[in-house]
Amino acid sequence: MIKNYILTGHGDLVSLSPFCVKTDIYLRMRELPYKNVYGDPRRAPKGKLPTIDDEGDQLADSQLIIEHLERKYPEPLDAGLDAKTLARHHLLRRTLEEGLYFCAVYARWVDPTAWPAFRALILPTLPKGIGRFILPLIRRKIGKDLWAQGTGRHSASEIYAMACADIDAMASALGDAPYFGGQEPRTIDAATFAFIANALLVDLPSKLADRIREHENLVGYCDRVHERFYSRG
Ligand SMILES: N[C@@H](CCC(=O)N[C@@H](CS)C(=O)NCC(=O)O)C(=O)O
Repeated sequence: MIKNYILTGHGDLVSLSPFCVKTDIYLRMRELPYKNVYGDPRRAPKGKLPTIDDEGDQLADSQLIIEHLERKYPEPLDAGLDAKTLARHHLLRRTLEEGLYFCAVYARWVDPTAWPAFRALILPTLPKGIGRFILPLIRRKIGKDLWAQGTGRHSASEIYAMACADIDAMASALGDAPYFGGQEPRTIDAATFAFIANALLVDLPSKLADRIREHENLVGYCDRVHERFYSRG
């Protein structure tokens, strides 16, 4: 049984981390036997979640995990895809994980207009008694990390414009196909669902969710994937 170590979730969303939703939805798509374990990133081998334990194989990083599972188990999701299609999927995924992700972190943790609602959501998930004290420290560290990464140096309107451009590009890439991978889900759909669901399936005021809702195809996609892979619990 694979153990998928992830960060805490909320409501219909298995994890508030898109990278953790990504490994969860991938495991569901593959119908591999697994269980989620809510973990602490400080104890993870690379200091971040998700990680997995696959019968003694420890892997950290959602993409390295998926590549391992694609190699190890029969009928990988990306079987038969040509190099050009794989390259397009790679570029889209990197846009989400290396661009949109940092805007999404800003939108939850740093934007002063959005922070009170996210604070109210995240506080009950932290250890009782000390949550109130450690939350400002976590927020300060995330602000510093965003500054070091670069996104934190932009104004709010610049960050949201960049996020909206990524979301619009995602909507164009999907077009009227049922999945980003075409007629059936491929590994790219683990990443795209993870990011869309992390905006739409959390009851928080969010400029990213507002922009996604302007694209009927992205909303329909989120519903379709959620219904197909999460309706059995
Ligand atoms: N490239 C990594 C990114 C994972 C990541 O950034 N995880 C975040 C949650 S979204 C984390 O564990 N952060 C904890 C920390 O930085 O202390 C992946 O694909 O798994």
